[in-house]
Amino acid sequence: MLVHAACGQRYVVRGEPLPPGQRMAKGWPVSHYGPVPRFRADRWNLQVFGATATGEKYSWTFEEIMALPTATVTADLHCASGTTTVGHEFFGVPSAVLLELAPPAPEVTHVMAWAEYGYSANLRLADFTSDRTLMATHHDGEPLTAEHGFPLRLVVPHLYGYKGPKWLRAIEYMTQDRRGFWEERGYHNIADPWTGQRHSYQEDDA
Ligand SMILES: Nc1nc2c(c(=O)[nH]1)N[C@H]1C(S)=C(S)[C@@H](COP(=O)(O)O)O[C@H]1N2
Ligand SMILES: [Mo]
Repeated sequence: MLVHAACGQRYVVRGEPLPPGQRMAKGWPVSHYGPVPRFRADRWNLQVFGATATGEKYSWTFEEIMALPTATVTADLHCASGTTTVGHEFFGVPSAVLLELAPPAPEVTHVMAWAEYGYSANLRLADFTSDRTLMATHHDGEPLTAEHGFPLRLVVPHLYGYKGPKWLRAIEYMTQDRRGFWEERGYHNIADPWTGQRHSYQEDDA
């Protein structure tokens, strides 16, 4: 395991152990619930709503998203069902850019990341504002494929995969926590792979 000096992010190093209970997958498997949505640029937007500082709601077209400042983040993906893939190079808009354009109210403690078809994942504000959290448009130098989340996918490298919605459509600022799609269905509310936070029943251990 390699610990990034600046941010504390933990990476898998070749030949070293994966997070507990994980095995390396071949290639980059596709894993999600439900169908792959079709992208229609004229109908697509990314919204920020909920407890914004000004009370207003924000919306960007895909063209506007593509014009925002960008960064590259190298990430490992750990699916809570036990497969890991490593060394993904995601490129896109850092969460910090969104937070600057759409500032949250001071009372905000959590966010809900919303995707097509109502998929959602709740995150503590600090997990969303982590300097590794990115809304990715590209992977390894190519636009994301439809199966992996085109046009926009949230990447939260330090948490299990279910905390990173593919086909991201909105960020909701929340003043208290509320469980997302998998979190309501028995998955862990925090989802740290390195301590194996897979199931909601483990939340009592903390
Ligand atoms: N919209 C949406 N995003 C999702 C999911 C989903 O079901 N719907 N599954 C999550 C889970 S559990 C994992 S492990 C990763 C898998 O990403 P991949 O298919 O690119 O490997 O997507 C995450 N994002
Ligand atoms: Mo997963």
